[in-house]
Amino acid sequence: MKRWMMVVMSVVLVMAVGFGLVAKPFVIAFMPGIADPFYFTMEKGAKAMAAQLGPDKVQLIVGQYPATWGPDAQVPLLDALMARGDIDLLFTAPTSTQALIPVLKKYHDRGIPIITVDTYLGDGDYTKASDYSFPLSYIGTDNKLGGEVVAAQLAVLLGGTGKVFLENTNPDTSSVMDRERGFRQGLLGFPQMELVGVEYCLDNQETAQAQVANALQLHDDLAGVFGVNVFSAQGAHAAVAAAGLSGVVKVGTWDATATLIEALKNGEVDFILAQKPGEMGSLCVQWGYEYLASGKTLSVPRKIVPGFFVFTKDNVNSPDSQQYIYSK
Ligand code: T6T
Repeated sequence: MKRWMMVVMSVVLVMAVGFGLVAKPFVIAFMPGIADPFYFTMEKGAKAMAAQLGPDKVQLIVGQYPATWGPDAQVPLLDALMARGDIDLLFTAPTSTQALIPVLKKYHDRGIPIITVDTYLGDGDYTKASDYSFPLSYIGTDNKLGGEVVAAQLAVLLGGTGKVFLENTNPDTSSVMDRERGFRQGLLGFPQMELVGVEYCLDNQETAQAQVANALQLHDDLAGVFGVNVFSAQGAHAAVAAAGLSGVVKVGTWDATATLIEALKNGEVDFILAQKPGEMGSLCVQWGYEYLASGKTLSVPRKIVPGFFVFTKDNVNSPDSQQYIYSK
């Protein structure tokens, strides 16, 4: 096409959008919690839904991935994203229940609706009046239920008895703290099982590995470990394997990365709870779009909970299970 024709067409398109003759796509932005396979998979799901809706309906913007977990890394990136000035709706995983309230409130006060995905603000109850109930919805796993399931699964593997250790990440993060609450709750049903320690690795796999290695030294009769997310689970797996205790110390993990799936296949991990990050991303774009398209009148459920899937050695190779493995 000749250059002058392209210029004319661009001018016509800009004028058509300006005069409201052609609908401008809604700009939906995504800010992940950290660069990891869980959020990469979420991005994939979000992109698939944006493509399904069509480029005339949704333009998906993905913010820069924080390199570490927490407000220090995430808040400046959220500020930079807002500075674009063209965002119609944001979905994000707040990396702190409290410290993310001010920056997300700034979005809200500028008329940009928020969906929190995977993690929530405050206690996550957006139906009651509070300084953190402004998000439209929380879309994410029932982490407490998942923690209970992990406790029960470990109990089955251990015949309901033995010492267990919990490798967690951040005490200020809703998702992993709910997993811990659920795990503690679940253990109450097995009085012969004892939680002998909890550590927080701050989303650093090497720290997790060192903490679990230390727990193995402190308790030479340790029977099981639960690693609550990618970094703590991969660190726990590495520590147990390096100690030559695979199979002896049961390893229950969370988040279906390729590394953990491989470890499950070769007997170094005993089970994996897989979330559905792709579905979360897809739901955020879908509800976000519907809400914007309704002129912000649609009543969005304040909590939307995709389920989860538990990988064991018996189902890890089945064709149907493969959809739950996270992208790299
Ligand atoms: O487990 C996920 C996510 O659900 C959690 O909130 C933070 O950690 C992960 O991203 C895995 O690293």
